[in-house]
Amino acid sequence: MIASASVVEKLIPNLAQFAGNDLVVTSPRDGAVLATLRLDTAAEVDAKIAASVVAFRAWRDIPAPRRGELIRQLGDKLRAHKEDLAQLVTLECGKILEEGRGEVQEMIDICDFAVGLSRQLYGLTIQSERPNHVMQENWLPLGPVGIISAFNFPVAVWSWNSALALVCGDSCLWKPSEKTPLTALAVQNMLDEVCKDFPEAPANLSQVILGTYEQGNQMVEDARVPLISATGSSRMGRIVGPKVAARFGRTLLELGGNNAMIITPSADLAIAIPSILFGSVGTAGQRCTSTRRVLVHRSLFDQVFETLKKAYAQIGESKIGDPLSASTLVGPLIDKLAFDAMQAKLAEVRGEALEVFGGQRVQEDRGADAYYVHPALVKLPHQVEAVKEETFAPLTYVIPYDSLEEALEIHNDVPQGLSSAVMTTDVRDAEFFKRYSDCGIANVNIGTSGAEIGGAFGGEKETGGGRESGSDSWRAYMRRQTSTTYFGHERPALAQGITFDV
Ligand code: UN1
Repeated sequence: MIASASVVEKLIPNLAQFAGNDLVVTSPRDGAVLATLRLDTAAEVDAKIAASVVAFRAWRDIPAPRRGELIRQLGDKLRAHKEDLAQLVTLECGKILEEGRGEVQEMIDICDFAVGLSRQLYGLTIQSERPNHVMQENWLPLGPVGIISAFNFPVAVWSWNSALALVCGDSCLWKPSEKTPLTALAVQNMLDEVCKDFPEAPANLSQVILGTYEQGNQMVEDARVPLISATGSSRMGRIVGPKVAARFGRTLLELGGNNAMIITPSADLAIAIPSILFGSVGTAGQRCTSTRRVLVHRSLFDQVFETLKKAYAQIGESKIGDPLSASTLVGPLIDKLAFDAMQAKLAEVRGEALEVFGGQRVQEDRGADAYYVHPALVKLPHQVEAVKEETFAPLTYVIPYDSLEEALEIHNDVPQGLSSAVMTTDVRDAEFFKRYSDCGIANVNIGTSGAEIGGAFGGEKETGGGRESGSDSWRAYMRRQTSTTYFGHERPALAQGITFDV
């Protein structure tokens, strides 16, 4: 157990600098006030963007492997502070400590990835159709990157963006969720410390913008920020996307999910059930990759539902509670709004459900402003309209199907397209699923959540289309330049065989 104030003071010794009366930061654990902050004014946001442009102009000229060295040192700093930062993550967003540690590990992993990447920002050479010409592709730094992060992964998703953006030669502006600004200030302090002893790092290479919708919106509308990478709801993306497009900026959108797992007749249930549990109730259902729907072959429908019910009952007995306690599996919801949204959705589906298990607030009093719930399972006769909206809470629908073709129809019949999974021991079913799942992530015998950083992360449709983290996601943070060079002595030929003799 920690004294909450101590980890805040330890990681943000300069907290007084940010103190004010604009924003009360509370812990979802017990509603305790962690800090009261002052938000950036419009003039301050403007100045930070201007400073980010200046920082970019210096940073882009530092060799990429040196930029990678900065990220290597950030990774070391994170290693040294892993436990403290994990506790702060838990305190501020309510995820259990084990998952807080996982979140910091994810930051360390992407730092390692980015260090290697800093020597691998490869472009192509292309065969020219003309004699004595060479063509090549250059990848060049883009500019200040505006990062809008969500409360549920308050620091890992920032690191996916910033570790790559920084090795790519960009500067960063970070508008964290107003629900989790302290973890952002803590991480910013770590990066500042690394930069302090790194002569090539310009001032203001990475800055935090403290704010709500307003400050985020200012960054979104500012043409000096060529890329906005935003994580949050599809509703938010629907506002951000067109605004950035209107000024011909780029977006990298990581929005809502409605992730399903398909249980085929050949599924190994000893593998499937734990995967459903981690995906559905892990992080109290507050991951964009959380399992929202379990599509079960009719031959297993009742059996899977009953097995899940038993597991949920066990969780309900002793595993819901203080996220800092080692025996807890399900911590609190982020706030009352999340609790109300879950209750509203349960009320909406109840009439159509065959059975509803769980969903009620945990009675034991942990404070009026802490919202702990029993994860909910909803058994449906078929997929209903209410399911198509993402509810950011531990609320999972169990739905039957008869053929795999039908399962994929049901699977794809939602507006979102982030993550998906199939449980099967039949290779034909696995390949059919991968071919026809319309999601950015399609797993086999693995749950929908908990992706590694090495792959590109993101999804289709209302999930926004962006790809972050591994694979070649780095390209989003650079601009591509095609360059043709003529090295002959004669008058050069024109492409497409055109003659133009004067
Ligand atoms: C998110 O919920 O926004 O795949 C990100 C996962 C994590 C990242 C989730 N690695 O569940």
